Amino acid sequence: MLFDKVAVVGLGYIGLPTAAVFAARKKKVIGIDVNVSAVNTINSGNVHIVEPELDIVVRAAVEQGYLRASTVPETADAFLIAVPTPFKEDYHPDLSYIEAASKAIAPYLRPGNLVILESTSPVGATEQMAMWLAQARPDLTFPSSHGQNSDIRIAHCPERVLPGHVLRELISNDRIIGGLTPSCSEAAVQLYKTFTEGQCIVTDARTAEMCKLTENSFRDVNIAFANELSLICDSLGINVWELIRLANHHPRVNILQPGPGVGGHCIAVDPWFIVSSVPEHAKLIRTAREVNDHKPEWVLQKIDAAVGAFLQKNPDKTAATTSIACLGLAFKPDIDDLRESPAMHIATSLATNYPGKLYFVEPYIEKLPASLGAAAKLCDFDMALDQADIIVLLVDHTAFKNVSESRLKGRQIIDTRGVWTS
Ligand code: SAJ
Repeated sequence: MLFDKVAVVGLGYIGLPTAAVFAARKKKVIGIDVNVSAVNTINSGNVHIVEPELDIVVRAAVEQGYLRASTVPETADAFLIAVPTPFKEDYHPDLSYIEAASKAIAPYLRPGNLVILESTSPVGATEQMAMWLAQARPDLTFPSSHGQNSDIRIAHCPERVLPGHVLRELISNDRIIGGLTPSCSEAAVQLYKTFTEGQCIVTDARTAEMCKLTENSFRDVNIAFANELSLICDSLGINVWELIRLANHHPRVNILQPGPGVGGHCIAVDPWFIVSSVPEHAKLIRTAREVNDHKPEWVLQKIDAAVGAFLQKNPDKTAATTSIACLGLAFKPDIDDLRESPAMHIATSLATNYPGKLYFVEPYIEKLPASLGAAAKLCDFDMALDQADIIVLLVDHTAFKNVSESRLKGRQIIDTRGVWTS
């Protein structure tokens, strides 16, 4: 099967790098997105997201004519869907973006096409996507009715790349490929072999869906363990960072790091897809989510206590004249992504409730999000260190690591990442 032209639907953190990597292998790539401004940015050879080296690869792909973006789909040999799969208020998965993408590409499908769902999805979503496509195109045959010989091949191939290392991991990670039939998987392997240096491991679609959810739930449960330890150690007066370092000297122990909570659009979301499908059995997975979701509230309580301690030492001050610096807003170090960020949750709560002055430091953004209020100002690290009475380190950005002890001396410090207190 030849894949000369690939359509990538959804030009976000996964779709755009994937489109760029196909284009770098000299495939003709059409990137489709409903966001007109993102489409225009890409067509001018620029990027609308921050990911190391992505700008260089996208610029080269656009300049050489291999990558184009559009709001309107067109025919292609393979279609890759990389749209968001958030959850709804009741923690049930919201497949509306997949549905919209399926309906958008359906009119352009031709016999022999391969459609891949890359978005992290609950078990059964690939079959559901196939159903939407089949309903829109009764003139074509699909695996559900025609098995191995269907006109359209369909597979789930979950993305597994780590934000901040996307281009490297896209090439080097192994891929799990779950076709609706073996011939669907075979076609998908061929497509991914265009750029993947890792193994392409074949399974069925439901196992591939569950595999991705399992990977992120594994990490969530392990981070929850570290976060729970941090609360226990705080109550017992033990330095959790030292404790974890010591425990990790055991040859079979490898505890992750506590933080202000778990953020991002993956680990804080995907475990709920397992919980919502089999709630009676997903007890540990649900509890881990709850432990991690509770952590920002606990940090807010610690901030409250720090303000109280500061006021006791400085009776001439009030909360209104006591300033707090929040260092970092991103959901993890050295990236600009504020989505589902526990640091943002904490900052927003302070912006809404705290009467004193707040300094927000986030070296990776140029403008504060509106949720922090019109009065909130982005300020630089040095200024925050000089001015704030209470310093709350929320993200372990490299830029925050090298600070002389003398600059922190005498301050109330809440180091949620163990950068200065480990
Ligand atoms: N975190 C901790 N302590 C740790 C490790 C992480 O608090 O020891 C926090 C981070 O600060 C962040 C959150 O967890 O708030 C998630 O960060 P992450 O680096 O663990 O993961 P993501 O969300 O950037 O990417 C994950 C990855 N999945 C796994 O490592 C199993 C990535 O490979 C997936 O492709 C990605 O989710 C995704 O798109 O699903």
